[in-house]
Amino acid sequence: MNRDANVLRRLMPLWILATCCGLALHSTAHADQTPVAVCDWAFTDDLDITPADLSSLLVWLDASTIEAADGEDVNVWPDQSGNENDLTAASAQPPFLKATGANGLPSVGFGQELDRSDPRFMDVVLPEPHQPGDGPAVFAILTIPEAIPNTMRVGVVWGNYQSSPNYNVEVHTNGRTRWYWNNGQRNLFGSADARQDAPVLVSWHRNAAQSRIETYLNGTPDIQNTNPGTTLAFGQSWRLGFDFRTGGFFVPLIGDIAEFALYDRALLDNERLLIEHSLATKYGIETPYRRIVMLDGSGSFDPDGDSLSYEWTVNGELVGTDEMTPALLTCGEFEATLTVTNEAAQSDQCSVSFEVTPGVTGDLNCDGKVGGADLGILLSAWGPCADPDNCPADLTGDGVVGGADLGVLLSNWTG
Ligand SMILES: [Ca+2]
Ligand SMILES: [Ca+2]
Ligand SMILES: [Ca+2]
Repeated sequence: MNRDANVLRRLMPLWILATCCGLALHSTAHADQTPVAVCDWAFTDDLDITPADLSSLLVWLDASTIEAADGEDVNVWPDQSGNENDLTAASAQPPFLKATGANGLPSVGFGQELDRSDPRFMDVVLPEPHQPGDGPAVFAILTIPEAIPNTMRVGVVWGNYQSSPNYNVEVHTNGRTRWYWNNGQRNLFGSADARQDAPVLVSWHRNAAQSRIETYLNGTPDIQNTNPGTTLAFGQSWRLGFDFRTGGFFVPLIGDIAEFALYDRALLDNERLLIEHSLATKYGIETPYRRIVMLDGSGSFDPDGDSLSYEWTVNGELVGTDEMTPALLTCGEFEATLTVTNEAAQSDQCSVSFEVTPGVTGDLNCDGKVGGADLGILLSAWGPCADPDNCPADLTGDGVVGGADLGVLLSNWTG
């Protein structure tokens, strides 16, 4: 055997190996299959969500986690966000626990005198500068005395006023929500009155990407502004129930705080609604009625078992990025679209259309109750249905709005 034949014989297995593996790799690439999106949905009344279920939670305070008896000083309010941003009472003016201050649940009493003669507050030094990005989003359960004079600011809920830049979220004169940002670059006031002698849910939202600053009182829009101001990082020292001014016109909060949550980002509208729903349900606060639709992408799969990410939109608006995403929707017609994407950035979409209807028979205006407004709608539709297929007041489905429908409505009356 000459030398060339010898070399060829030695190289032959390598050639076969390379050919074989090249083919194998080639056929593996062909076998890699794209994901399959599968959409489903259902109404649910069961929504178990807390502020910690959303990302970028920086501080979460819940008075029920405080270790103090009724009337005792609150020296530490433990942070539930997982970031160990506990608040401490740094002065001789600690707030105190009210064991049943918020519709039977605990709250923390800050200033109790209408003339602001007993300021109380708590401090936290965050481990890093507070960087709200496009946000922040702030939620608070407050109880504010109705008797506070119109001309008196109710007080600062959260702020770092003496720093620069600074911002605070506040309830101002006439019980109006206030948004103060970047040394007054944005200084906005709502019009609703938070002085209700009962727990109210106040939330403040900045969404720089969408050019929005908003506040909500019990889930109802209050401040609605389109100039978000400059996106900034702030300092590390923050105060709850006061601002940081050491002299001049102090603005300690008059009232109680039962719960507080701060996010370092802008929330989606649906995310805001989920947290509002959670807090309002917990404290027995009435917010605008919405039904919970569970968008279910759990039937989606990748044939090769690649892990998937999920993105749900409803009528084109992003509502969440979980396999199971709850959406809070008013009555109407909707199309939900799911996009699933695998690690190789291959994706698939599915859509499902559905109609959100009142959860209670006889609730013709979709506010979650059966009452006078619904009776008015029924009476104004009295008689044969013009279009029996679209005749909501015909509760019996016989093509006529009459005594039988009235009977159904009255039997479901909630007032
Ligand atoms: Ca695949
Ligand atoms: Ca109704
Ligand atoms: Ca009927």
